Amino acid sequence: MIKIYGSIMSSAGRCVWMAEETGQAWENVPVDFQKSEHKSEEYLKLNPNGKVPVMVDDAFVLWESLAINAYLGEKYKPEMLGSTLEQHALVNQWNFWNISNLAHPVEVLAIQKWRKTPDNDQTTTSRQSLDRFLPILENALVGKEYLVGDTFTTADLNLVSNVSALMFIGFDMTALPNIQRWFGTISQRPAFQKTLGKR
Ligand SMILES: N[C@@H](CCC(=O)N[C@@H](CS)C(=O)NCC(=O)O)C(=O)O
Repeated sequence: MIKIYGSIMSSAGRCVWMAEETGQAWENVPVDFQKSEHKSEEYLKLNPNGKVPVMVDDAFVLWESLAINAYLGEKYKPEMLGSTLEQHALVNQWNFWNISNLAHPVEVLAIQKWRKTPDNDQTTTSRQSLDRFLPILENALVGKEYLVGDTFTTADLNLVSNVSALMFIGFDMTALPNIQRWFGTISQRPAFQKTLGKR
């Protein structure tokens, strides 16, 4: 049984979605931030960073959401990693690009959105990063249903999870029609609807 610790509102959401895509049985284990469960001695044994997600697959423990999704893909759904060496490399390229350039500003914006007194400097810096990097994704999607090849890969899933968070906080996507179209198609997937789509 695959266990994913952390709310689907957090980075854990993309791993819960990926677990559902594999067709395997999975469980989403809540981690209550209000009670600092992610800093408890027991939790830190699973993820010493004190962050979500962490995955436990039988006895195997793994943290970092994109590493978890790569593992789940390799073990249960290899076609989601690209079907040639080059496609595999491109999937990696987009996943590394995502974690280097997109995931952090998206997370910061989402946190600031719900704060009573948002940090305007952090919001501005995150928006500047997104203004710089989202057009690169927008251009890569011109005339394409999926980012790499003709099939759905973890590059799509991991990036759509961030775009989904942006949509959720009402980020203005009007200048990004290809991203909107791509998101519109992928968010119809049953596994998305059953997980992130329930937010
Ligand atoms: N790069 C990590 C980021 C994990 C992360 O920052 N998780 C946030 C929630 S989205 C968290 O647990 N924050 C609590 C904390 O930093 O104390 C991943 O993708 O798994």
